[in-house]
Amino acid sequence: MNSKEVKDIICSAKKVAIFGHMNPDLDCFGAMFGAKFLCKKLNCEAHLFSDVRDDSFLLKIFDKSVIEKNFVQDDFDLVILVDLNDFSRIAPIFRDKVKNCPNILVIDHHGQSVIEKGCKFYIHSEISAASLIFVDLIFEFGFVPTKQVATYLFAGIVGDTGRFLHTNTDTHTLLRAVDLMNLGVDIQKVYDVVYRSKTLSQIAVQRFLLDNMNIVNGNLCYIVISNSDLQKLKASVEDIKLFMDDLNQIGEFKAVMVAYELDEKEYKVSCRSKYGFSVAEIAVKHGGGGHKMAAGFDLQGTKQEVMKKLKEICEENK
Ligand SMILES: [Mn+2]
Repeated sequence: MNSKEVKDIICSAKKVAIFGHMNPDLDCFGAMFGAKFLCKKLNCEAHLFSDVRDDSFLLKIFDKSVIEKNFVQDDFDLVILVDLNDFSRIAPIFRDKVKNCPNILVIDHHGQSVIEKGCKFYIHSEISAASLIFVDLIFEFGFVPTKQVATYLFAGIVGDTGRFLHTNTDTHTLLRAVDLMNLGVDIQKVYDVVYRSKTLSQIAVQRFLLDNMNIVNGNLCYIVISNSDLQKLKASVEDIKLFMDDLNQIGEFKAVMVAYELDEKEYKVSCRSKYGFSVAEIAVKHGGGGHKMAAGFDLQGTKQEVMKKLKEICEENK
């Protein structure tokens, strides 16, 4: 599908529901708010739905008042999914209702692993952030983001490139960052929220991660955090994600895998890598997906069982 078709689909809708992935991050929200702006400019009413926690740091950047949690399908004639391309990444509170919608447009930058029947796809896996896809669409259609929307889109790009650190940072990303900066993005506000506001309890999570590293062959690291560990630390999944990139800064490791318990005996494994080592292949092999240097998959079992499985995965890939 090309950008013209994206425009036609949005223009022919009256009321759009926009969703990102569960446990939203900066890029997810940047893309959702970018999608809302684009819809509005194309004369279409758009609503944002997310299961974001009320205490999420995202709400220090993004306008909380427009996020809805109660989705009634009948009201909408188009659903747009951003920063995800398979239904399993939709929050459980929305998933079944979204699946039943007849008109779904997916706009994403993840390599497509699942083709959901009946959906229309606009996928650009070479683009560093889903938010950047929306920057491109907004400019291509002749619109100019407001300062606030520019800040949202910029924050999304900062999130998925690790403030222009990760290998997905290319000239296109940097040039678009300049375009957004020229619209008055408050870069220090974004950086204050994202990089300069860790709490002492989040630092306790970091300490837990460092104290619980398991190292295989000197170059692969895995860490497992159960729900009860999280409760003892008074921490959320979001707190763990804050430190994934820090763990990946450790020079000895070509990959780091952190498993955290989302539901009883249901673990999500987040992976980061460097030096050209691909975690995408490991993730896909275990039913997940993602990018070469940042991917994820699910594992089931007790903490001990998940520890054992991750050890085996590391042994196979050392
Ligand atoms: Mn993304």
